[in-house]
Amino acid sequence: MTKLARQIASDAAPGWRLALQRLHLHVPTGNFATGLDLVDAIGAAAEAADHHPDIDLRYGSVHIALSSHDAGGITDRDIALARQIDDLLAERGL
Ligand code: H2B
Repeated sequence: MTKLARQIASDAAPGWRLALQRLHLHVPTGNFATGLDLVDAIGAAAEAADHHPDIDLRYGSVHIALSSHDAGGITDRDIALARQIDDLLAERGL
């Protein structure tokens, strides 16, 4: 990914961290049930978009990583899903 592409990706999805060709977001949830509900909602959005993040559900946090496997990096589909995930977080006050 070029420096320009990196800039565009991080501007388009503020709050998300760019590393190893993926967009990452670490979300503290405080307990397992809140994280599980978030993962469930992200899963539904991912299925609807036919685009799937890697998700690490822990007792007190959820870590999300987005990339397009077929493209080997970040595409518009990742940025669109990042924005949808941001909306799900805002709805939940996370
Ligand atoms: N998710 C992600 N993150 N990257 C992909 O390249 C991808 C996907 N490909 N979900 C999709 C499914 C592909 O397998 C289907 C056929 O569109």
